Amino acid sequence: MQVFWGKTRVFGLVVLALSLSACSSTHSIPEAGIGSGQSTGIPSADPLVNPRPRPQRPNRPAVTYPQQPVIPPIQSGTPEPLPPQIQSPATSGAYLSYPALQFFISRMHKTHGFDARQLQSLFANVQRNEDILAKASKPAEGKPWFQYRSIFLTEDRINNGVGFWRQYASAIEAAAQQYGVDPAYIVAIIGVETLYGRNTGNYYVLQALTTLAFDFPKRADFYQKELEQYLLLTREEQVQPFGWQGSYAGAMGLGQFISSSYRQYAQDFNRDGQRNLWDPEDAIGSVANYLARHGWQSGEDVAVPAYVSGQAYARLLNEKPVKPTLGLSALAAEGVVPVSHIRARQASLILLDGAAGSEFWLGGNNFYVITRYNHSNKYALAVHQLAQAIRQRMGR
Ligand SMILES: [Ca+2]
Repeated sequence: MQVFWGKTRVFGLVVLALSLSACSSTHSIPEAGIGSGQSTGIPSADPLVNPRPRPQRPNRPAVTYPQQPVIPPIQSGTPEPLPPQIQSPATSGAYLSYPALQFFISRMHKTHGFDARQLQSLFANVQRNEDILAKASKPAEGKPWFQYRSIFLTEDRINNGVGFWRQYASAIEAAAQQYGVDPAYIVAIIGVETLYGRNTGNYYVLQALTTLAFDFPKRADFYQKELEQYLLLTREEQVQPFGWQGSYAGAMGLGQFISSSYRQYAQDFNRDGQRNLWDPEDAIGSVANYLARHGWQSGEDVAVPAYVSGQAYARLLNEKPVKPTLGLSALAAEGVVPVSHIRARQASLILLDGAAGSEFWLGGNNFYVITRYNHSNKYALAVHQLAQAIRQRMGR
């Protein structure tokens, strides 16, 4: 069995200490200042707090922790306490009382060899966050296109995209070349996701994923899988489970990778020995890798506006992004033609609600690839338009 986050016995004592302190907690974990590392009250020599040291990059987020009681010293021969038996209703946010969490812990133990008592201890310290639930219920993708677009197509985001591109030009050009993707789209994705690293999120990823996995029934399956991936990821990367912060949905770093994507697509692009998506160079390489692995076609266009005529086009429309299957001549037969030439073997028709009414677009394979990043036509078109605006301002 693999040992995870230090010694089992230390965690057993944390359970005891935390169960004593649980009454005083609020819904949200107090957010220690990033980089402070001062307020945990835990002796710094404790292996629980300081895992195997790793080289620090300046942009890697400092490990922060929720307020925890001081862990009492271990007495040799002390029996390990049993997990706390909390008898509260299963909607209280006291996650240890949730049958679904207990099933999850059991599965993590059986499938991945996690120590069930360590996980009991860990989740005793996770509290539901109402803010996360409120945000998950109202994603930006629910807005009409003309409102959604105005969030991302701003002077600030275009200008900062130019600045980011210039600052990290060598990494961006290297990633574009190595992975065969358009550099403007690497920049634009990072711009849409986090404003080039300014907004990488300050929710504990563990808290976000736990809250959504067990208190957001609509997408519980998805978030339970991501929580599983997060525990695997932090074990692999030798990071404490409370060590990383991200979006309300548990997305991390400049490119806002969810845990499964982090495990599968993140790259140590600057080869400093760690995959650190808060490091712009690693994020750039990782976004490029993600696009390439999802089938980016070098030299093809992403999208162009389209004209439609007749009624046949209506049957080509889809609510969700679909992989393009029709060539330009087949589209023309349905009354759909691009406003200007589009370099793409196939394209799909997209209808969005613009400021001046319906907007029709043809999206090629690369448009679809961008929707693999976020399953939304609005998202992909915002990335496309931001990429074009930044490129134009770069004079390229
Ligand atoms: Ca790295």
